[in-house]
Amino acid sequence: MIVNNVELVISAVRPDQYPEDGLPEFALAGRSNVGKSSFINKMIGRKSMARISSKPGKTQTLNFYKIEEKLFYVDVPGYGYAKVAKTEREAWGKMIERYITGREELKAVIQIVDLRHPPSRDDIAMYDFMKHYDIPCIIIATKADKIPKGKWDKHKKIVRETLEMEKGDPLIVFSSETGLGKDAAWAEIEKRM
Ligand SMILES: Nc1nc2c(ncn2[C@@H]2O[C@H](COP(=O)(O)OP(=O)(O)OP(=O)(O)O)[C@@H](O)[C@H]2O)c(=O)[nH]1
Ligand SMILES: [Mg+2]
Repeated sequence: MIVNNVELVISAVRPDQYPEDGLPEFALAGRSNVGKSSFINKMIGRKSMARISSKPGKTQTLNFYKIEEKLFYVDVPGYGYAKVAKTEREAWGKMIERYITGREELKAVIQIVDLRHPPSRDDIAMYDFMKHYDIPCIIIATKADKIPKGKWDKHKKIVRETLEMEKGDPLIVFSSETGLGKDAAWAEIEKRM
């Protein structure tokens, strides 16, 4: 998709704040600092539309980015950031769970993992959670630019096996630095709109 128009419509914390356009939505899930916001920026061809930081925990609300009046990317706070207070973490958990399990417009969750490392326990829990609620998912293994190309297949296999991914679920090797995987990711998204 060629993207010219992007608008941050709302940073929501409650369902009554979600947009009412009825457009298909694609939510990003993944460990804090894994590259969710960078993924959105690369997909829409903007450098810093979705906020990125060297500090984990930057994204704290559900940020709805409207793309071309056709779909929303929903940037979601990352999980597994230890330095966040327990009460705050629970509030995030509830906010995310309520959105993911109760949102009709949600067409798929885009789960981002780090290609360099085996998925964490939190990554596995997230994937299992989506399977439990029958939410379609697209797995993106990002930061591919940080390991040699010759190792991609091996790392891909580790991701598939560690998550015990269902055969039909796509796994796309990606880099927000180089744009690798961008077309493949758009193809999977457009299929589900
Ligand atoms: N080399 C490389 N760096 C990346 C890539 N994707 C993200 N990064 C870097 O990883 C860091 C975190 O990226 P973010 O996109 O802010 O991560 P996030 O998942 O949105 O983080 P939270 O909002 O805190 O949950 C930043 O320093 C990015 O520049 C990638 O594909 N390659
Ligand atoms: Mg972010």
